[in-house]
Amino acid sequence: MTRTFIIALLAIATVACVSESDQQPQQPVGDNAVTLNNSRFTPADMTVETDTEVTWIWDDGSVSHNVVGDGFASDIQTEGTFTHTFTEPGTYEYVCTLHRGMEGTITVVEQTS
Ligand SMILES: [Cu+2]
Repeated sequence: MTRTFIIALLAIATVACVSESDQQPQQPVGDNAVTLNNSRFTPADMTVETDTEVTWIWDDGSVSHNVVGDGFASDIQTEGTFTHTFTEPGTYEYVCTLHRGMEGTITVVEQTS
């Protein structure tokens, strides 16, 4: 993966954050990028529709993290991305196994279209 591509992804994520309401933490359906920064997943809780590809973006300098949940697991990485497409509705909790308390949840709901 090229640096330019990563920067582009970060730019997209930044725009998404800016456009959101200050009334956190509930994220709107369709926002499908999670940033790994400061040993946190941001947003930690996200709701997506089925068949949505969620992208985790590493942005924490030299600090290693991974994304491990029920049915999906990334490598231990310091940069780059990891993607997983959720096809079944449900609540998917995940963690970084390297940092206690670094955890998040993806809630998958049926497509409404
Ligand atoms: Cu971590």
